Amino acid sequence: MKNKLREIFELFVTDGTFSRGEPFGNGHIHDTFRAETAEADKDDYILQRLNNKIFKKIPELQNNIERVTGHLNRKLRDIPGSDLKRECLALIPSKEGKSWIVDMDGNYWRMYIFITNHRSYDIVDKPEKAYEGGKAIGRFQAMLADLPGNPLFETIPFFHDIEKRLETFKQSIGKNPVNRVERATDEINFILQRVDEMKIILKLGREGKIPLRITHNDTKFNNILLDENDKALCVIDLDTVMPGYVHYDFGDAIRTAANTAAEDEKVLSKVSMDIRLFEAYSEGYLSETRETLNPVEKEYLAFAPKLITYTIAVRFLTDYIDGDIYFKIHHEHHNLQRARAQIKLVQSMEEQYGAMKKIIGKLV
Ligand code: ADP
Ligand code: GN1
Ligand code: MG
Repeated sequence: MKNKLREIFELFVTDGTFSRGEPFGNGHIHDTFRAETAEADKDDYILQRLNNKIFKKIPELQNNIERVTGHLNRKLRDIPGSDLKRECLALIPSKEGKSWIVDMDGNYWRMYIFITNHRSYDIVDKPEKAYEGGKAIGRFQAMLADLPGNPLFETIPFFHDIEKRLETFKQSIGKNPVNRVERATDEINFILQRVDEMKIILKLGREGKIPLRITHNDTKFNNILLDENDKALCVIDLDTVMPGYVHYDFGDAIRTAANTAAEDEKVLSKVSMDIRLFEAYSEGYLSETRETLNPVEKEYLAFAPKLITYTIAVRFLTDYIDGDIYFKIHHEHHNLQRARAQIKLVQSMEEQYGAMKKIIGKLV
């Protein structure tokens, strides 16, 4: 692998010399490596072998990321004291002048500057960190609101569309390709009992009551990097930045920022939503977006975490039934374990829904 990484590295326009490369991070989609350079004063890099089964049109995907990072970069340049290499992802051009390369095996790769001294959390332990995450996402949405040009390309159509996700889910149950349906009966029933209430955001969208905005769509907390003082630094993982409802970003962030346990926690009694973390994230998020969100968007923020946690449970469960073809797994029943933990989290949100609505009501 080291030689392979060196070969790929050398197809990009870099400052330093490749010294070593290691797998990096906990992403479920791409193969991510940290590439270190030999020179202490040169940047290190992130190299990613892109998942082109999931992202079928890499040039269009990369064009989105070029536009988004270009726009953020121009805005940051106008803010004195900005650290451009750390506050925004910096794509590295290939020697052919593109933002990706295709290797001899047909794999797509891209490269970013490695963001130094960042902290990335899978679990959040303090309200202060959740607050910073909320600020980062609110600010990200605000900065992209005036992105010029055509709407961004939809890199994964119907990504958070729960009606489509449920259709696919039911088809998978019908096919039962690897005979796992029986093992997941309780979880399947939990999902089916809540189908109707989950359609509300799509309905509000169709009725024109909430607008499509530019959203991130994958605001898992480890996609929000904090700095060495745990202050908001940079929002990463821009593959799904495209038109969406703000509820998707808010919900996915709470799903991860306010969970007392890991996304795939096996011991379900450890999984719950910490209302203090919910409140802190909401405070940070609304400090940046209070002026722009419309009253209906605000009203449904408290509902969003249930919707997205439920949606991710549906996706993990579908992938389990399909035989693990989408998410990277680390053991045989991993996707089922993930789905169970997400379902437990939905239950905890259901129990605290009244309190969540009160907090949002107070903060907006
Ligand atoms: P995936 O879609 O597989 O989650 P990401 O783009 O989120 O891929 O990258 C995976 C992980 O790599 C991130 O969670 C983060 O830890 C790390 N990472 C990605 N880009 C950078 C960067 N520019 N600097 C430092 N770390 C990064
Ligand atoms: C994936 O790429 P990553 O690991 O940050 C997934 C998200 C899920 C998440 C669940 C493109 O996120 O939608 O919420 O796993 N990304 C894609 O952990 O499907
Ligand atoms: Mg990620």
